Amino acid sequence: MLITLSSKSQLPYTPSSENLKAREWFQDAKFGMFIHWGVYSVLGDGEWVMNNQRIDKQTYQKLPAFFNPVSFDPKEWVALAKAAGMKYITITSKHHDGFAMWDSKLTDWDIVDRTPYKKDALKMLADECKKEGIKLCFYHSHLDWYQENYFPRGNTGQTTGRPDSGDWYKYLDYMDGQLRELLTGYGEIGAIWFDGHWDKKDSDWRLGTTYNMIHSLQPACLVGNNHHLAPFPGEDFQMFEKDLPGQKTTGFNTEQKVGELPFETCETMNNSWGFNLQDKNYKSTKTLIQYLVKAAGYNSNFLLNVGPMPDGRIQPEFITTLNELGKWMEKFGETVYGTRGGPVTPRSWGVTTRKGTRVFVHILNPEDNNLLIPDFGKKVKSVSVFDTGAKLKFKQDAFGIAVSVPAEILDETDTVLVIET
Ligand code: FHN
Repeated sequence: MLITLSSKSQLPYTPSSENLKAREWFQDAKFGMFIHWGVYSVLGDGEWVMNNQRIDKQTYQKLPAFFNPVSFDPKEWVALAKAAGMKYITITSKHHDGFAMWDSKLTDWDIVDRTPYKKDALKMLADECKKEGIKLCFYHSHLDWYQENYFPRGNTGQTTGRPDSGDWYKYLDYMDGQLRELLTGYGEIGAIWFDGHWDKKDSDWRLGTTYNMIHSLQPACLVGNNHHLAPFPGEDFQMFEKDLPGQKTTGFNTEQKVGELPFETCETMNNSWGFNLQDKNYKSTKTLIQYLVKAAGYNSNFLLNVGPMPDGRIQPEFITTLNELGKWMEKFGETVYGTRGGPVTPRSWGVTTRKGTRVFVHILNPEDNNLLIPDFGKKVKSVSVFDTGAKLKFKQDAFGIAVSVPAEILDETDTVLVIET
């Protein structure tokens, strides 16, 4: 009899103490770099190019020969992440095209066996991250447009020319085997960030087995899954794609429920995840800082994406913005790192974060010279401007705190006040 252990996903999950500690670290870290990089970058048309251009497997297999990222320098990537104020990196180990960006022993559909580059990019990055104290996490696609055993197929990847047969549980064994490689050969892994479950969400994904394996290999490794639903047992954080927790602006997450786990929201710097030559819709530094601050106000991390070019470099437009973000974080990071959201829920004018006895008020969209902050049950000792220390006049009563915010202190991006309680 075939026992799939799928029922394990229904078992209650008790995270280990290492895992709980890692969740705290994660929430304190607040800001990470997302990296979508694979052979698709050669075509400069995003990571969905195989599906979108209806490229069959035979044809797609020509791509790795053009992928020779001789300018890939993990030192530069990690230094850039650090300069931007990011504390972890989440890189695509495998995206939906199934191509492994490490030297997998379970397939030759990988960077070492198929590209002229022949080097294990993930190992190079893992070594540099370790040296520089940046946590490395892997984005890993459940969905696979290349493997024949990914069958019955889901909603996507119908035109990649695979036979109409395959052994689903063999595919899951393969996926678990690849994850085992990543969790045993690349040092401490901060998180596995799953994606693609939505392609066939009613299938038996045997998530319980996979999650148990991850936690037994590395108890502190956080498991997150971008399935756009409520968290499943065995998950350690919940992600929201291009949306703040609870918001439903993208259409992916209409069924998503906000759970109790640490949160993360991810966003692109233009409109693409993988390198897209023609996408010039660059978000401004202000927009991205405000997104980061809002995320913190919603008690969420922010994972900001770059899609490196096929030669291994990150495009200059992204570098400029990331450095600007880093400058802002140097000055205001204290009001973001190590904080938790609230105590006042997000408002039309901005958000609040808190740390110890201090509440940081982030005015992102000034509405009035008198800021009315609803009561949050603490006696206020003082209100001051974060960067200058200047004290502001305020009045506290049963309804809340009214703070006088002179026009001259307003900052276009974020005016940060500190409430001492
Ligand atoms: O299909 C992917 C997409 O390519 C990208 O990886 C994003 C990142 O959140 N997630 C999926 C769509 O939900």
